[in-house]
Amino acid sequence: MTTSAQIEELKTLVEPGKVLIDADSLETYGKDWTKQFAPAPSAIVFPKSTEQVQAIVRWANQHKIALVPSGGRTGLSAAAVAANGEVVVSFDYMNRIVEFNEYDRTVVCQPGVVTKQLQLFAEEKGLYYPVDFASSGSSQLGGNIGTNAGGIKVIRYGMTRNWVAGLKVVTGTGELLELNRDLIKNATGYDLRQLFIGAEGTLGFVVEATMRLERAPKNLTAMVLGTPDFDSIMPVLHAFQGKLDLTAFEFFSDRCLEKILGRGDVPAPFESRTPFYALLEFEALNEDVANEALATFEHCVEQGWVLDGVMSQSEQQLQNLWKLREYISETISHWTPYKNDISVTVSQVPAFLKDIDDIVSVNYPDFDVLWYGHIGDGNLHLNILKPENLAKEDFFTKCALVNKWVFETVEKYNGSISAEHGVGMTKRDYLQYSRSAAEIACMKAIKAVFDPNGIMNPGKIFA
Ligand code: 2HG
Ligand code: ZN
Repeated sequence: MTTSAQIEELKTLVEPGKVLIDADSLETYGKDWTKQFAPAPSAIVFPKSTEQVQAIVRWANQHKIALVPSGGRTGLSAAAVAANGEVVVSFDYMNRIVEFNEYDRTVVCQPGVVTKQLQLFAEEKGLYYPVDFASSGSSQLGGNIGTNAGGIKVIRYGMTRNWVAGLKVVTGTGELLELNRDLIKNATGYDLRQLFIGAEGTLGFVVEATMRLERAPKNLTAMVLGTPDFDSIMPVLHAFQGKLDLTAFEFFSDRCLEKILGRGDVPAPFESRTPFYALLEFEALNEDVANEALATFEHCVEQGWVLDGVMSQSEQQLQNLWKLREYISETISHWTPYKNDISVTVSQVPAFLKDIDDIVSVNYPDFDVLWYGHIGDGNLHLNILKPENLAKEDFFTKCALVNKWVFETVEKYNGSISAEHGVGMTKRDYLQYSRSAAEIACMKAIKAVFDPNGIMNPGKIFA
C-alpha cells in the first residue's frame, strides 16, 4: 500500500488533478472486463507525457510500489486489474495521433489512442489498419500491443505484432528505449521491440508506437454458411482457401445464433437453422472472384458440407452478417459465462474440440456450452452459460474442473492456453500447460533485466 505522503509526492510528478483516489475512480480504473477479481488500487495516475511516465516509474522504484498499466480496460485476462493496492497508470490522456508518414505508410500513436480512432484515421488517408475486434471502439493501442491483440482478420493480416514498426518504451527502471526505429529491414541482433509486444506491461510501458497501415480492402463481401456438423467446417475452410484470399474465417454454433436472434435487432442469415455456421469474408475485386466464391459454395453443398448459405449484396448486409459473430461475446455476458480462449494448429481443431466437448458433456450434461471463434486461425472461444438454478459460486467451482480438463487437452495437442486474450491473472497458474519450465525460467530472467525491482504489473503472466 502507498502512504499519503507518497501519494502527495506522486501528485507533484503530473499535472494538477491527475491523481485520483476517490472510491469511484479506484473501482472504475482498477479493473478490466474480467469479473473474478475485486479492484483495490491505491491511486490512479494520468501522465500526459513520456517524461511524466518516466518520473512515475522512478518514483515507484524508489518506494517499491507496484504499477499497473491501464488502457481501454476491455481485457479478458485481468492483466489490467489492480487487486493489491497498486497504482494504476492510465493512458487516457496520452491519446494523440502524433504523426503520419505517407511514404512509409506509418502512423505514430500515443498508447491511449483508441483502436477505432486509428482505424478511422487510416480510412481518412485512404488506408487501412487491419487489427479489428468487437471491442475496438473502447480498447486502446497500448493494451493491444501489451496483449498482442488478434481478432477477426488475423487469417489475412496477422496479430498486432505484425503492425508495430517501432516502439518507445519506458522500462521498469525508468529508462526510455527506442526500439527498431520504424525500420522494415534491421538485422542488428535481438529485436527487443518484439519482447514488449505481448508482455502485458510486465517489462515496461509503451509510451509511443509507430503502426503500419495497409492498402484498404475493396468490396469486402461476406458469406454465412450453415453446416450439418462441426467437422464439415474444416473442408469448407480448405475449399475456400484453395480458391480465394480470405480476409476472415470465423465460426459459431447454433446455440450462439439462438442468443443473437433473441436480442431482436439482428436478422437471421437465412430461414433454416443448422448446428454450426461459418462466416467468411473476401475482397470481391471483380466478378470473377464473386463467381469463384459461388462455385465453391456450390461445391461445398454438393459435398454435403454446407446445407444453406447467403452472400452479402450490400454494405448493410455485410454489417448484419458480421453482427451474428461480433455480438456474441457481449450478448452472452448476461448469463455470467465461464470463458476460455484457446488455440491449436488448424488441422487439429476438430479432434481438439470434440475431446473438450465430450469431457464437459459427460461430466456436466446440464451445461449450456457455446463454441465460436476464429477457426481459420485455430482459435476457439469456449463459453459455458451458468445454469439458472446453480449459484454463481457453485458454477465457478465446477468450472475450475473444466479449466483443468481444457488445459490438459491443450497440453495434449501442443496448443496455447491463451490464443489472443493474454495470460494476466486468469491464466498465470496454468502457463505450464503451454510453456516449458525452461521457457518460463527464461521469461522470468528477461523480466529481471527490464524490471529488477518487480514493480511493473507484478503477478501478471507469472506469480
Ligand atoms: C471475440 O472473438 C472476443 O468475440 C471475445 O475475443 C471472446 O468473449 C469471448 O469469449
Ligand atoms: Zn476473439
